[in-house]
Amino acid sequence: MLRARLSWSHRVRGSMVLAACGDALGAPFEGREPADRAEIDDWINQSTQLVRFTDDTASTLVVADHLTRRRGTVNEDELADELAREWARDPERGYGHGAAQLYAELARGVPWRRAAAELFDGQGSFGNGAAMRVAPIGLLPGLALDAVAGRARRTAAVTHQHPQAVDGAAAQAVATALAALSVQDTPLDAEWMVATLCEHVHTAEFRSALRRVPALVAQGAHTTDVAGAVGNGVAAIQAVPAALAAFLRQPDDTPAAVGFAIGLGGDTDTIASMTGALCGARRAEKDLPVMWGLRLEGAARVWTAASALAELAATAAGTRRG
Ligand code: AR6
Ligand code: MG
Repeated sequence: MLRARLSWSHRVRGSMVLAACGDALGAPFEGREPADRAEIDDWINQSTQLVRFTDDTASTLVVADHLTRRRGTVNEDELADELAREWARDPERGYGHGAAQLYAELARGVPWRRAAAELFDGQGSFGNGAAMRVAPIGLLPGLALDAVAGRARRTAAVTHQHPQAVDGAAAQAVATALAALSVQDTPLDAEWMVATLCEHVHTAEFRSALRRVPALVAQGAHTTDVAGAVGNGVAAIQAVPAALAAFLRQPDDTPAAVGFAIGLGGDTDTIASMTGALCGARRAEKDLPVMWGLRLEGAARVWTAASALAELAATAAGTRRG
């Protein structure tokens, strides 16, 4: 059977829109124990209720607009300013405490390097807030994986200086690029994907967390097992492997993968958003359930930002086509 080839532009839009849907659909379950699948299936597949995106999507849109405007390059000073302005414009989106404190300091004129380094008694944040917004970097056309990881690290550092948070951003961006390079409906080798991600993370702790994923995928582990093995919390070292596991268990069934991610409990909006980003990068818009798009508050804004980023792919002498 001939498989339709997906253009890179379609993958960009699919990834960004599904990331936003995962965020908004996952948000009502945030902070809960691993939830009942029937309740989640009903919520994501039957309900027609509008859903509101959170800081994950707000921040991802900032990164996407930044990259579109700068044709794929990153300027940390400008990005810090843009993220802080987005927070100030609309602070009630569920930002983490550290993130809100940081943006308030940036708004007062404190340089991002100092403010980000001073968070959490000088450790920097290990939260998943840098990883949750990084998909647009993995979606840049024609970028080698080293460059994807490097740019992701630079965008992370403006808010998250803990090495595990920076690793989380590098891993999630490279995972998005690998998903966008993959061919839908053909097996995706979890061992290979994790080994590739491990080449782009710097801490032994993060590598070890990622290496738990392939066995969970091979076993078809349930939500409680995945949450027990890698965690489901706001730390990047938990949420990034959790999202990867949700994606790799069912990489060609987006509603099932996003539902699984929400079922993990804990930081459901962010884990489901990162899972949605991976699913959309692999399968493009065709896997977006119509009702998800209709239920998503601000869908037109997401679509506009995604389409502008996708234009980079359409105009680039893109070498990466899947
Ligand atoms: N030491 C102790 N606790 C920490 C540390 C640390 N070094 N770093 C982070 N935390 P934050 P984010 C804890 O505020 O990463 C939202 O729901 C601390 O409890 O930097 O941007 C988003 O949607 C802190 O409040 O925010 C994401 O899902 C929390 O981790 C999630 O929060 C988050 O770190 C992370 O967002
Ligand atoms: Mg979140």
